[in-house]
Amino acid sequence: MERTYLMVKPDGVQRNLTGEIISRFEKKGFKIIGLKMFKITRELAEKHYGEHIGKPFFTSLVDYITSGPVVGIVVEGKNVVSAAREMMGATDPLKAAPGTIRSSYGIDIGRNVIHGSDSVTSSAREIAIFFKEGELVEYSRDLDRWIYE
Ligand code: D4T
Repeated sequence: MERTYLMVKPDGVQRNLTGEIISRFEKKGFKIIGLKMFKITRELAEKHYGEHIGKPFFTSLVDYITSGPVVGIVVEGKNVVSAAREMMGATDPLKAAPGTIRSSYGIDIGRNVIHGSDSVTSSAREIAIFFKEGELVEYSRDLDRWIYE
């Protein structure tokens, strides 16, 4: 089973979309094993978005992601990294496929509501940035036999 790091960004929290977004992953059948609300410091934001340092949108990206509380979610399931990216849709909400989270709830690329790791390697790195070991919860679910064959 893979794990991925999802995050309702400050616009998603302010717009009361947190429950809606979590609900999509729950209803899909993925298992939430970590969940918390917090504010990202500039230091953490620069670490998380390190690959974008120097790009024209970097400063506004850090301003935005540190502008209010976020909700970090660690989700576990079969192929969850790519499945979650599919559920989120393209980075630019106006280019995201209909029905995806970003298409349903966003318009501007700099207000795209949710983050999700883009690979298994990134997910491990991001989970380690935002969650401490003891904050992830391992448990079994009876309903897994109705989700996985
Ligand atoms: P994140 O990392 O936030 O889930 O987004 P993506 O993985 O889908 O996209 P990304 O890393 O390429 O971009 C990170 C973040 O920067 C914002 N952004 C991006 C922006 O404001 N302007 C831009 O031109 C680009 C490419 C949106 C997401």
